[in-house]
Amino acid sequence: MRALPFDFPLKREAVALIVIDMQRDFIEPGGFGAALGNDVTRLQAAVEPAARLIAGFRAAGRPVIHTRECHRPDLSDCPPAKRLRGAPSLRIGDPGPMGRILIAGEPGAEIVPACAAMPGEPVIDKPGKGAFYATKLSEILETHGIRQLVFAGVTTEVCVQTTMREANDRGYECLLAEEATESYFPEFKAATLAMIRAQGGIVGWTAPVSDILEALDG
Ligand code: C5J
Repeated sequence: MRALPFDFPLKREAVALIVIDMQRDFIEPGGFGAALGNDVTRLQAAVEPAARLIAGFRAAGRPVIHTRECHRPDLSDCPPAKRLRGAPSLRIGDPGPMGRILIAGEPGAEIVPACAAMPGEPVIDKPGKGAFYATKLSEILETHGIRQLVFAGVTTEVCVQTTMREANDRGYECLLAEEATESYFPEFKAATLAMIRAQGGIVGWTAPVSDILEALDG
């Protein structure tokens, strides 16, 4: 299929969609993203394209894997260096309008309804920015015979890019869906897309959602 920096060798029998952290805590007011001083409305642009991609993978009978960045209620999996970084108005674990910030089981840690998991789809709770660290993602991908990953989710330069790099190092062919990912900082999104495609696709490929859906359907 058409992609940048050159065609992506999509193999329908080996591809899965991974949707990174489409959580209320990042996308809606009152969560972690807002507590860091960001304009969270920017991320809402990724919701509809990500939902379209999810529907396309489901229709094609290909796996959809969801991740959520969140921590145990006792914060035993949250390093103090992560919790204490910076000067947010609310820290991880503090009570906010959507429950405790980035804590598993709280309303803010849930995936936005438009991108919610269907019964049977893996939902990986991850304490880090990358989805391979301290999770069962590798085992899940091996069980399903996955060799290629299409990426959607937020934020482009943090959890999406970190996971894409981890996957690339593990030998997966990685394709980022351009409109199905967003950042609080447009220049960071643009730079991430450029970095991924640079030097002959050093981290992977990027493509518009419509091209991915067309190839999946074909
Ligand atoms: C951040 C994420 N930005 N899901 N997390 O802290 O990208």
